[in-house]
Amino acid sequence: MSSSVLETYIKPFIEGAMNPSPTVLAIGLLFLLVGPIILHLLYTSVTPYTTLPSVLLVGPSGSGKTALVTLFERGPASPDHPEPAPTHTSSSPSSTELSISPSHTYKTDLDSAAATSTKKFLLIDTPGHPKLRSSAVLAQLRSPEASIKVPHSGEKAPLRAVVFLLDASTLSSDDLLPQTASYLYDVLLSLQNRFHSRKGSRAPASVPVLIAANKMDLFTALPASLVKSSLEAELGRIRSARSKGLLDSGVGQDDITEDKDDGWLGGDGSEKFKFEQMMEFDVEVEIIGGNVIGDGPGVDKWWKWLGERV
Ligand SMILES: Nc1nc2c(ncn2[C@@H]2O[C@H](COP(=O)(O)OP(=O)(O)OP(=O)(O)O)[C@@H](O)[C@H]2O)c(=O)[nH]1
Ligand SMILES: [Mg+2]
Repeated sequence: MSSSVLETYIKPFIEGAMNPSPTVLAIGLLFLLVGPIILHLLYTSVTPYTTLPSVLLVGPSGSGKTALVTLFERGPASPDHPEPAPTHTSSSPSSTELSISPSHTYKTDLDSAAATSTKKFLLIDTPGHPKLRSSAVLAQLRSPEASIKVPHSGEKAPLRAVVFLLDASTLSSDDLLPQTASYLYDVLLSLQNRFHSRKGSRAPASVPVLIAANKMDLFTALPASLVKSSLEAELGRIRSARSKGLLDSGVGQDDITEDKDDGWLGGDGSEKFKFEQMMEFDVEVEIIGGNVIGDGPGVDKWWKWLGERV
């Protein structure tokens, strides 16, 4: 009985499998070739965020980050679309998908978002209040892979740039300059340490920084050149204070220069801090003035800067 089952069913099946007909062969081959493509298409359509380049928006509370994202997303407030100003403090990071093309102003891009020449990217807004800033964000800037976790979806997106937005109208105040500079110091130092944390000889992809000096519509606002020199002076002060702290705590000068993860921002041996010193670590820093609300230079130069980098 069992041998007849073997003769009638199993033997022909094995013979068939060993000598497949051309049709079976063709179907098998087709499946092998097309299968991965179908899987790839399925995967990329389900998780579109993983491939979108992203830009991280940081800066002190009240500098206008959420107002800037809202402007890029919806355009300026008009009688037809009255926008309530986002005056509340952001409590958690959020991401917004935007379309950009290098030669356009943000308004033309907003009107022609469906055009094929535009590139899509994610702008990630973060809370600026010191208690709400996530240390995870700085840790991600420090890691050699230039990627950032997208809020809510949790997926990783390639990080193309960092925008540090500050309020130029209050920068000259005694409290706000040190506070703003110390946040900027941490951001730049994280990016500098990224350069050292590379594995092997391959340098990590560079992440440029735009210091966007906002609120240029207000008459108290410092011009971009003055924002630059005030920040450089303050960053220099923080730098020597922090290294003095290390020396006082018993860490020798030799230890400091050997340990590349120390708190010294910029190149060794330089008396004054200059943003150009960051180029040594492949961190390009540019300062551009603008304003989200009111009359002034507006946001087009920032938009152009982003368009050239995403
Ligand atoms: N005059 C003027 N006010 C602005 C400008 N940009 C933003 N503001 C105002 O600044 C205030 C703070 O703006 P937000 O966008 O909430 O600030 P934020 O950086 O998101 O602050 P956090 O979420 O706390 O980190 C709001 O009242 C805005 O209307 C500008 O260019 N000029
Ligand atoms: Mg906000």
